[in-house]
Amino acid sequence: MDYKYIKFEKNNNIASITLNNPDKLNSFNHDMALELQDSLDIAQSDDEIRVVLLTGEGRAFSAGQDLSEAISGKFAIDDIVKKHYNPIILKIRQHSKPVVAAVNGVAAGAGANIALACDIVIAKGSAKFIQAFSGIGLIPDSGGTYTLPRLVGLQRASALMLTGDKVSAEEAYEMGMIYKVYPDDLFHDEVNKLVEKISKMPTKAISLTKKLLNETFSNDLSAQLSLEMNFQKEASVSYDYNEGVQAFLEKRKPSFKGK
Ligand code: T3D
Repeated sequence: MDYKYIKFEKNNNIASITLNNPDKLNSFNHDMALELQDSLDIAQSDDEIRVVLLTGEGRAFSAGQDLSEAISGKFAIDDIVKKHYNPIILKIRQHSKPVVAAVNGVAAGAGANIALACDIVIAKGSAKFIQAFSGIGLIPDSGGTYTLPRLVGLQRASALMLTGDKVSAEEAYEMGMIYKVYPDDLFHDEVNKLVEKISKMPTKAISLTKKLLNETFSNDLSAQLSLEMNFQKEASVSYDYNEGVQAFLEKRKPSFKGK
């Protein structure tokens, strides 16, 4: 598929997906939403890819739905949610590779909630997170009402969603919404360091860990313990488990293959 609004690159086991509609702050139109879905599928089916990086071109991560398209009447609003955003969120959460959001600038509306659905969210110091929906008379979608309360607690999620207040990257970090924030001039290097590190990790175990975390808020303790037991068994027959233990015993760095 030839992409118009996404840049997709594959380098050294890393798939980099860049939202690329900078004049409109990478807001999502129909084509961009489908292109993002397609690129996530490609990263899923390519065994060489061991981590996915999602970021934005220019000064924004994404300003959410392209509002000019939304009011054009071309697409019904429930179709936009059902066919654009819901599949994106499910593809990120069900992806067997870790998905890292590198929030390079403002992330608003669906743009914020797509970032927050990722496994690790890191942000540039100047980035901002905005639950912009209430500002235009909509409800938070793209899994926001599921994800945000689990990240920051019900009270903060309520306040952010009802007011639509802007949250700086530093505030987002302090309230546990994101993993780390870096000064603007260090951001690019830190993003690369992180994804390179993850691309060399035992991908099978990472994938099983992600599945466990997906279940943690719906399972009770015994169900989660039982899932851990099953997945540990699965991890223990991987090449990388054997390599990890051998490397430890031989006092050398492991060389994981993601198998
Ligand atoms: O169908 C549905 O709507 C259902 C789906 C909903 C999901 C959602 O995401 S709803 C939430 C939609 N997003 C927003 O409400 C955010 C709108 N944008 C803003 O509030 C501001 O742009 C920002 C706070 C994100 C950034 O402000 P600022 O001052 O840095 O930039 P700006 O000047 O507002 O924007 C720069 C350009 O991008 C500007 O175009 P221009 O004037 O230079 O030609 C602006 O119109 C355009 N732009 C920004 N956001 C959007 C957009 N164009 C279309 N849609 C956008 N969301």
